[in-house]
Amino acid sequence: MFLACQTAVVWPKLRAMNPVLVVVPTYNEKDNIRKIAAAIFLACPQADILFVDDNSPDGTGSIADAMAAGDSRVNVMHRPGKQGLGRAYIAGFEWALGRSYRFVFEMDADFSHNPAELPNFLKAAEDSDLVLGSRYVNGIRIINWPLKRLILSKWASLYVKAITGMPFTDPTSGFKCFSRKVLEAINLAGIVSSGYSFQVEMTYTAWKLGFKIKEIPIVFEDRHSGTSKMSASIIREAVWLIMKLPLRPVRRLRLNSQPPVRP
Ligand SMILES: Nc1nc2c(ncn2[C@@H]2O[C@H](COP(=O)(O)OP(=O)(O)OP(=O)(O)O)[C@@H](O)[C@H]2O)c(=O)[nH]1
Ligand SMILES: [Mg+2]
Repeated sequence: MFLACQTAVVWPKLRAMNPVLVVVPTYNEKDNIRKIAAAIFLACPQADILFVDDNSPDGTGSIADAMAAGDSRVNVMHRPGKQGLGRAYIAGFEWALGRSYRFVFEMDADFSHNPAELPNFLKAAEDSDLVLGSRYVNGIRIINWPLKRLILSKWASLYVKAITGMPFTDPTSGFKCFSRKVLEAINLAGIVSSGYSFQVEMTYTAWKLGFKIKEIPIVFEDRHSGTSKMSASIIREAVWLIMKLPLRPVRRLRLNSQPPVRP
């Protein structure tokens, strides 16, 4: 942004508020973690990063600690064991809300999400509450995925749209930027997903609460190194959870029964 990625001279107040946090959940990402932090800071030097590590057996958490010791923009949350990406993000969001961040990103550590695109999100966030990175707006932009992964992803998008009615081209995308007010409004304790359905659950909740959501195009790439955590149980969880989402009363989505954002 413009807003947040540029110098303190232009936006002294926002700079002082340290407006941007990139939450990156990690599990066995030892070969990616240093590189992803460097790429984030290259794109957005004023951002902070929060790594949420679930006690990765490959030592990712220790590497993150070493980085945090040398750079005050790097923060690390350690959790005792693998509890799924959704749980890691919820913990990260709660951490962010305890601080002054205005924009909170979700981003993978494996370079599937290109940090160079962070400023595009921040620009879009100037007039939207939630910005979704879409692989499918105006075509398909995915590099190096096996055909079966692409088919699964496209099928999942159609399934989500059919069940929930959401109009987005890529409702399962995990590269997104929340404005603080969205995270403040959502009943985070009511978000139940562990795995990929988390992405749908959060976007659906923001959409039902009436927030302004914008999709921007992103290029998605298969992970640079390490192994995929996709599993049959993650897919099962997503199928069931998405089927039940429309049954969830809106009052359960909102924290503290605040009045609706939009009548
Ligand atoms: N803390 C934490 N992070 C996780 C967990 N599962 C996945 N992640 C991280 O979440 C991010 C997104 O994970 P995925 O993209 O699912 O993992 P993946 O294994 O790359 O799967 P695909 O890209 O879909 O093949 C990566 O940075 C992972 O390291 C988890 O249980 N706990
Ligand atoms: Mg990945």
